[in-house]
Amino acid sequence: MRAANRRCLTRMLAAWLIVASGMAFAATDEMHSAAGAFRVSYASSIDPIGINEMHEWTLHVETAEGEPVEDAEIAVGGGMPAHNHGLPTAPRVTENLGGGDYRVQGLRFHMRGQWLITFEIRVSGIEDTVKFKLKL
Ligand SMILES: [Cu+2]
Repeated sequence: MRAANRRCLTRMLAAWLIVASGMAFAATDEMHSAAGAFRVSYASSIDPIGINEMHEWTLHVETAEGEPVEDAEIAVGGGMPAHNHGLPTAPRVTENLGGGDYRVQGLRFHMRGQWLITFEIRVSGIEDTVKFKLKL
């Protein structure tokens, strides 16, 4: 109960910091990674995400128990499965923001439709992948 309250407080603080920073980051639903090792969410610097607009995401990574995952190695990938093509850019994590947050820069989607954005997360010998569906 106490841990849950602390997490809730941390999230409120994180939300407040995002608002206070003056950037309109829009948060998404949380996703479980494929093997269940992580709970991951992201916030986009633009909302709605426009076509051909270069922007960034803040990725938040927690363990299945809700503890922030620090110092993970994260590889970014994705594309449009229905069109058999990948991303038009090579987005990557450029900054470890602490508290389980990571800055992902270089995101740009060049056409409307169903995108899939994948993050391969590796930390302390644990490796798992999370896939976000994004309909533009
Ligand atoms: Cu396409």
